[in-house]
Parts: sequence; C-alpha cells; structure tokens
Amino acid sequence: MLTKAERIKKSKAPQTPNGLEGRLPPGQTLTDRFPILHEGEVPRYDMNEWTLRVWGEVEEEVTFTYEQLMALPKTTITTDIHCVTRWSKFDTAWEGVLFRDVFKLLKVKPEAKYVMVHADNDYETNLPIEDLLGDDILLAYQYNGEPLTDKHGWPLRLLVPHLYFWKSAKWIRGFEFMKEDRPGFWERNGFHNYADPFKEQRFSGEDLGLPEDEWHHKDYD
Ligand SMILES: Nc1nc2c(c(=O)[nH]1)N[C@H]1C(S)=C(S)[C@@H](COP(=O)(O)O)O[C@H]1N2
Ligand SMILES: [Mo]
Repeated sequence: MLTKAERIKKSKAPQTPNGLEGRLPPGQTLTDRFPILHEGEVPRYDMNEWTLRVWGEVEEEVTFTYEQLMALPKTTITTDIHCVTRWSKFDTAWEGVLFRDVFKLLKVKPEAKYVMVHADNDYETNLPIEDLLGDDILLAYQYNGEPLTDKHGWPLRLLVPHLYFWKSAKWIRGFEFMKEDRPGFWERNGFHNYADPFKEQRFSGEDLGLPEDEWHHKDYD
C-alpha cells in the first residue's frame, strides 16, 4: 500500500509551461477546478456551540464565538494556491479576518514561536508564528463571494497561500501557541515541516505511516 507521500514521489513532475515560471511553482500543474481533499468526514456544526479556542503560551486563554469573529474587520484577498499533490490554482478570491487582526487581541507570551493549528476532525498543522502575521493570512469564511462550502472548510478555514495547501487547515477550531515546534498531521506522515512550494519542500525524507486508502476523500467542484 502506497502512502500519500510515496504516491506523490512516484508521480511524474510536469514541465512548467512557458511564461508561468516564477508564478507556477516547480512541479505543479494549473487547474481551473477546485479539488477537495481531506482526512475523515466533513464535520457538521451547531453554530451555537461552535468556538475557536486559543491556548498554550498565552497570558490568558481566549474562546471566540463565530459572532465575535464575524464582528472583526473583513479582508478580501486574491491569491494563488498550491497543493502538494501537484495542482495549483491562480487568482482564488477569499474573504475573512486576518490572522494578524486576531493576534492583536491575544496576549501571546514573547517566548512563543510556533502555532499548532487545530482543526476537525483531529487535523493539526504547525507553522512558525511569523508565517501567520503577513497581510495575506486569513481565517476565511468566504470563497468567490459566497460562504465557504462545507467541503472547503465552512464555517472557518485558514488560508496560508505561501505554503503548500495542507497548511491551510479547513474547519479550524483552535490555535495552540508553542515555544518549541511540533509536527502536525501530514508533517508526521512524510511531508515537509515547512512546505515552501517554490523550494519544492514536499517531503520530510522520513518513513511514512499512512496508507493511501486512509485519505481517499478526493472530489472536485
Ligand atoms: N481539517 C482539515 N483541513 C485540511 C485537510 C484535512 O484533512 N483536514 N487537508 C488539507 C489538504 S492536504 C489540502 S490539499 C487542503 C485542501 O483544501 P480544499 O479541499 O479546499 O481544496 O486542505 C487542507 N486542510
Ligand atoms: Mo493536500
């Protein structure tokens, strides 16, 4: 049984079409469709119960309701996205709250350097805090002018355009601030810890534990 990382390693790298160098990362193919990829089932929510929780290296834990997040300033972003399974999509349009605008409301301890993003169902992905403070890092609730669909992460997903798309966790539920880095789900399963698509940071080089049939929920819209 091939793991996801092993399968991608075996896939043939496409040639970058002329004129797209610099914008299309190496080994990627452009798509107009919007693939749907995730582990497990699409979660269902009672929005009266839904929260986004912040904990770890913070002076105070904070829990946001959806209403509180919706009341924060809105930001719209048009950006390219790149998935490690070799598709990229240009000019995707998102609306949400800048991570930075939420960060300002928190009392994160100075010794915190990393964030573990917690999402349903039992998904985690790790990033340096610095990578979340840019002006294109969103907690997104709209795509192309419409509310996110369930499959693309409604009610709230992270958008981190400069890293492979597995870092853009769907169905986010919490941020854990950490002094030391710790690998998330794909980062423990053969994928790169940082994941810069322009440097082709796809794999970790370690042994892989996850068979492909455990992530077969692949779909498009
Ligand atoms: N909660 C959660 N978020 C997730 C995943 C997941 O399995 N669970 N998969 C990641 C991966 S591997 C990819 S490529 C993108 C896909 O997002 P999309 O389905 O909107 O294209 O979601 C990321 N976010
Ligand atoms: Mo992915």
